[in-house]
Amino acid sequence: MSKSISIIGLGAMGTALAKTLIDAGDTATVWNRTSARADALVARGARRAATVAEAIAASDVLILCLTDYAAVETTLADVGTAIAGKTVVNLTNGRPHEVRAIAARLAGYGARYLDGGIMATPPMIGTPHAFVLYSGDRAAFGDAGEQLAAFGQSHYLGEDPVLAAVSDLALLSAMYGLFGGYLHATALAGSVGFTAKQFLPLVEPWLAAMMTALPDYAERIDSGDHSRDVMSNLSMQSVAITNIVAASRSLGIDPAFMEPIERLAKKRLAAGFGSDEASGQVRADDALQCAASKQQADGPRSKRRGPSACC
Ligand code: FVH
Repeated sequence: MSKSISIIGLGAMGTALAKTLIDAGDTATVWNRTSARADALVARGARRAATVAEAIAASDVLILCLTDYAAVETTLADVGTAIAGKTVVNLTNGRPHEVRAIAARLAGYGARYLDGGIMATPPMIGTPHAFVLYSGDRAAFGDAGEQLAAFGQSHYLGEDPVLAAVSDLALLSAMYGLFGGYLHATALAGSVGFTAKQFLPLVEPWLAAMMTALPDYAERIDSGDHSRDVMSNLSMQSVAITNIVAASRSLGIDPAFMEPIERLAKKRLAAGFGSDEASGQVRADDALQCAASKQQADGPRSKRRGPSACC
């Protein structure tokens, strides 16, 4: 059955979301600050809203996909109680305090709020490779779930709206670390004559093989025990890390990506953990967590240490 849905924000991602909904047979109403970006979608069957208020009035489910929360705040600045009873699905990348602020404001107007993190690029939307994280109003997720399923796999993480945003940032951290490492590796290999394409048959299987270490790392992180059955101790690894930084400099390659990794390893070595695995290097810092919680908690805290443990 055709359902009505409004999409606010028609950048690369908002356009992909809107196309997918139209192709799935939904009645899509679209709004974008720069109206011309809606033209192709209107030609495909979407209805153009002249204002944000019109987009809100058109549907019970509203999807927001904008650059950042400043844009979300600007776009929803004047909505007021016109948004009462609507389900707002905000798929904009943001920080925990931003999520809490908009969720509280919209709840104050009587809207149901779901925050989301899209784990896909625009061409992946609507394919089995895409997945989207959601958290917030459980009943709203239940009601809109069928429409949202058009984007890819949906993962509902719980009632706290910040769960999706923080998990999104966590997954993006893993991606940026991987891509940064790949770019540095490719520059190093390039310095001795390999093109990026020639280097692929070495780097791809290497990264795939290293992924298999993650379950063991996860067990060590959860138990806090980084010293059992050590195979690749940090002292040994820090020699390689320092060699990477020094060799990069001597080859004229900016070591900026690897320098913080070297710093972290040295810090952990200095703290006496050289014979541990490297899995203990990045941990929630008690002092930082304490400061954050004093300045108004910015998201869910570690289950192992609540605010009272440090403050
Ligand atoms: N594209 C991607 O690969 C990623 C994949 C994972 C999820 N992200 C997130 O999706 C959000 C939007 O990203 P996007 O790719 O659509 O971004 P752009 O193509 O740059 O479009 C930006 C849209 O935001 C509108 N906008 C910006 N500022 C304002 C404002 N002050 N008021 C109203 N609208 C604003 C912009 O409008 P216009 O410039 O066309 O008028 C675009 O619609 C993002 O959170 C990613 O992290 C995408």
